[in-house]
Amino acid sequence: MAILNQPTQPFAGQKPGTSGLRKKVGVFQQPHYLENFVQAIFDAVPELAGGVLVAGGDGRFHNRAAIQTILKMAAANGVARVLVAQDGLLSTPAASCVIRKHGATGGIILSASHNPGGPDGDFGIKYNAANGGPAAEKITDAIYARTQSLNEYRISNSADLPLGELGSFTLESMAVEVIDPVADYAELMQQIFDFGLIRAWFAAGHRIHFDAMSAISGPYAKHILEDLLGAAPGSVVNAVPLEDFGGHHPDPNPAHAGDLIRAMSGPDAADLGAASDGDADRNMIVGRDFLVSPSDSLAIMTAQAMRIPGYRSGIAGVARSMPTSRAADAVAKDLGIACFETPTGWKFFGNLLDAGLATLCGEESYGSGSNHVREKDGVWAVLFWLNLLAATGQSVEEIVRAHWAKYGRHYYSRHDYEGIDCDAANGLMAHLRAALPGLPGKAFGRLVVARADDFAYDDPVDGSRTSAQGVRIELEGDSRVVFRLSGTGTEGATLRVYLEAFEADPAQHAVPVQEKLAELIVLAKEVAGIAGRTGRSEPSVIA
Ligand code: VG1
Ligand code: CO
Repeated sequence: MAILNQPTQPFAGQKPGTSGLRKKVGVFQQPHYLENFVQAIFDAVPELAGGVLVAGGDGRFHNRAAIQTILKMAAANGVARVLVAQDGLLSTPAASCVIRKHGATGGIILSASHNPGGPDGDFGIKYNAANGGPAAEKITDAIYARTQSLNEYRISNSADLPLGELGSFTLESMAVEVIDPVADYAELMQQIFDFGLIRAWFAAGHRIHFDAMSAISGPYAKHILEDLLGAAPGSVVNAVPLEDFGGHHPDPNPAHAGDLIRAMSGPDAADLGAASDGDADRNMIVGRDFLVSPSDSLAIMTAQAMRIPGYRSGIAGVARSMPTSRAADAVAKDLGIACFETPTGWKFFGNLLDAGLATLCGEESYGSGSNHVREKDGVWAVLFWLNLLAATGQSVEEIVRAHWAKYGRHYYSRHDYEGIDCDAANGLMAHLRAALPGLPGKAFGRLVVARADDFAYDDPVDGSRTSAQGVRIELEGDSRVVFRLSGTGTEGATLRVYLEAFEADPAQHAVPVQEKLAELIVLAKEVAGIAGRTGRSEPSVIA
């Protein structure tokens, strides 16, 4: 075995987006492409030399090859000890759990999350810091800067390590431990939720239908729900992680989780339906013939946190990404706790969680989580809802309708225009930004603009400012449209249009979502000139 200094040249475009670097598999398979980015991590985070690194990924195509490269480079860069997940399979929330539990210096997570996988799909990589959370922008900026200047990387020429069995090895002078992350994660869940109560609820005949979408949540969900909590065998479907997710799009939302929605339809459906995404950090909650909006889910968790053992002593505050509906704000106001509004992406919650300012966090994109780790957490959210159902004896729909009756309903939808021309997308955003000063007071049909701005966030903990995070147009009467471009896609640009309308009157809560938002949808198309600028008259995904 020897350590090689391999000459290389920078690749353009290795700038991490909303959540790490995501590109087509073919891009990552180019010689030196992955290696350059990994070397940039080691160079930007010098404490990894002599430190402890956690490594694993969501199991998508290229995970197997990439994990070996990372181990060989970690050894060559002086990492003292690596905790690598068995077979290299590690969900994003479990990575966060393992980093925290073992006091690691940081972790490298291989995932493109909800993006499709397989040889023609997407691959991704990101660095998480010692708090278990996605590296702050300061670090991702430093990693990117390094990718643009490096001219060699260090790698061991050893043979591949066997990762199929738990055990310990040495690679150069680095200790390698192959660990079972499911055990660490399940232990943490038992500290938060009332497993006895949920077990009794299942024993009384209640049922869950969990669709793991052939992704990494499968082993976690199956072990916790079926083995530990006694849910009927087969409650977790598509439980075996596949390299191409069975050809499906592992994105739990109404557009891609049709099987779950069909399974949850009719009087014989399970009490709770749920799905998770490619790396198990997202969750979709479904009742019998009833979809729960992620924004509502966060508000309901906040309102009901006292029913969950892990949060019984109270929650400090709640945080939501800016485009997420303001349903959580109403609850925070009622409870007298703080509500924070952050840019899109989980990395912005890290400081609030570390400082004890927020306990629960959520995003409209089917993500929620708490201070138990520093990532959003799909299985955690499902257990939260299970614990709620067991504690209240109510159905999903009853819980949500009672919440709306008390706080009003924040009707919500996201319209995505995927794969549009990048210049057209940037032009559309520039046009919106230029139009901002003239918008207040302007009428669109019956809707009148009250305020309009481009969201900027001042982190209350470290004082950093992040600007240009999305154009917000607030209408009189508490409705809102937000526009931003996706930072996770790999083809062209994706315009996201977030629509929200508040309705206090319970007699109006049966109106279908798209109908309630119809006037806002017209306004959004008009104010941004979507059809003219993108050539699309309708969104490609409605979530
Ligand atoms: C999307 C979501 C965002 C989420 C991010 C990562 O980002 O909108 O809320 O944090 O994905 O989630 P964007 O920039 O495409 O809108 V995951 O589960 O892909 O790590
Ligand atoms: Co994800």
